[in-house]
Amino acid sequence: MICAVILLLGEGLRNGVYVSVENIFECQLENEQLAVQDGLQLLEFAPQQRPLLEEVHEGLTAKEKSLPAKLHYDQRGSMLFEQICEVDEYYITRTELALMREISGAIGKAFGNGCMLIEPGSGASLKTDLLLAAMSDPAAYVPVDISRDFLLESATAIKDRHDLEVLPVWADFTKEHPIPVCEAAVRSRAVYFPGSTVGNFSRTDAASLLETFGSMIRDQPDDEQAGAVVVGFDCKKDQGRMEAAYNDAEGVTAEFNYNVIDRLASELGVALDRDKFSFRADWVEDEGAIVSRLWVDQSHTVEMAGDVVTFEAGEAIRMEESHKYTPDEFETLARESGLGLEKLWTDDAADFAVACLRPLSA
Ligand code: AVI
Repeated sequence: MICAVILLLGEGLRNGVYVSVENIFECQLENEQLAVQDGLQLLEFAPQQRPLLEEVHEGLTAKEKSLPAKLHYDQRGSMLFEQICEVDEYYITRTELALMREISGAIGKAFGNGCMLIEPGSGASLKTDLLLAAMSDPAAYVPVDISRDFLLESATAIKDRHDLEVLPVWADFTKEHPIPVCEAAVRSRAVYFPGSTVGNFSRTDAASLLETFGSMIRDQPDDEQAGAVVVGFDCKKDQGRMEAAYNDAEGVTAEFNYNVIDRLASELGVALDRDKFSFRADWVEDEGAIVSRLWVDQSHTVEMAGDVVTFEAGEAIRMEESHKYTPDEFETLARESGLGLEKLWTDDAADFAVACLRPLSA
């Protein structure tokens, strides 16, 4: 079997080194490595990460306190997120899934034959299954994730369910990263970014993320067809419904946020006490986003990274932002990122939308 690596590095595309994984178990390419694990060919583009304590300290000593939203997703947090997807008030997951059941055939058709499907933040979700099943003779599935364990788990799950080459990439999907070369001939590449995850990025970061996705499908061999970027996003709607989705009556979303406080104590020795905070998520019109915060109930101090940090009663820690877009706003965002809207699907109530974007010609 021949494997190769294509590097997407800003200016465009260059071929990497070719190796035979039958003979070589691992090979080193500058700052990346090709390994074989659990029967999968894993491309490791070791994500550069700042020490977490440094990031947490910076966020909690800023004028407006905040914590990195990625802290939500440890094992317990991921389990809580799955529970959130089931609560009555959180319409997003079930609406998107129902929509994907209706439109995956049309998306598969838009991708054409021999398409390589790249999924940043690999989900191994039902939505991915629907899309892969709807694609005609897909060339390969390429999940990309910063969590190596989660990536291998979801790549294995997809491999078990589909007769398809699965080529996971361990990388930070928000940055340029290599795209593996698969055995089958690739006629086009498509990026699938479902779940309204785009909403968890600020508008500026969402624009650069779409630009990065665009570069993945634009910089492809001459003989391939035009690629596509398919993004699921949550639409602006009645404020009460948006707020209820993040303030569920069972308190699962609150627990999802308190879990971050518990992690700081157990993993980083930052002894924050969840009982001194109250959770609330609010619609912030200026930002076009639901902002989730933990409000300080009683003033207190906490030691952290050799520093003493004060938490004043009435101030808040910003935990997460969930941006919502009208179809027009999303089209404008895409255009600013060099992508044009080819097709937009929504459910009947226009609660959720899936956009198929194509590169705008220069
Ligand atoms: C993953 N992401 C799209 C979810 C959202 O709606 O922003 C995360 C979430 N946070 C609380 N509830 C759901």
